[in-house]
Amino acid sequence: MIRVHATMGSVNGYKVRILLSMLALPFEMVDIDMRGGEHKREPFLSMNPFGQMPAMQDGDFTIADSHACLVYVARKYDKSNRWLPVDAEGEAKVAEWMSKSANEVHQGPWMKRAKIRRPEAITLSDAEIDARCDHVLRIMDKHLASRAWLALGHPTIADVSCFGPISILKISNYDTDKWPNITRWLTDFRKLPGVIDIDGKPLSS
Ligand SMILES: N[C@@H](CCC(=O)N[C@@H](CS)C(=O)NCC(=O)O)C(=O)O
Repeated sequence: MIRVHATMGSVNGYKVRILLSMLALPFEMVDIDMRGGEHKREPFLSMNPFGQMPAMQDGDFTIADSHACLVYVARKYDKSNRWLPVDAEGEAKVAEWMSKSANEVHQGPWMKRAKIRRPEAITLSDAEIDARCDHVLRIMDKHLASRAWLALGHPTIADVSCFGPISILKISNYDTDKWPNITRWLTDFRKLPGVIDIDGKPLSS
């Protein structure tokens, strides 16, 4: 059984839960007491010495970092190779957007939610975070004006990764409705089979 070690509120953990759910893979959540600092102590540090969630175990194999987890799950369990293509161009396009997710999306949309959950840990002003969100979402909105999905002509783990933090912006007091192509992309992603919300409830019918 796959085990995902994270708090339910962890947006990076949410990305991994989305893909597992879309691939209909059974998994167990191991809830980490973030406020109690469980991710900064052993045994969590043995799974991720950076002390960040998520970490994942699949049998004897352990992997940390949401993007590494997404790559592992897609390569190991998606026999169609659609979520993570094997051709050089396709894989590189997915890596390009995974990288944007790990940096620009993390520094803006992810930070928006993090400041609400842990205001003591985030020193950036709301205005600075909103400006960062505007910056990355303006570029993504333009990118999505001429294509349905971020990296390729079909959804990939790049969409999964960016969907996590961007899909919950509205409940974090940032209105994504002002970006029409992002709004359409979010709507289309929510319709994909197996998609769940951050609480684990199914979104698609
Ligand atoms: N690059 C990492 C970032 C992980 C990350 O920032 N996780 C957050 C939760 S969503 C965390 O563990 N924060 C607590 C901390 O850094 O102390 C990933 O994609 O997994």
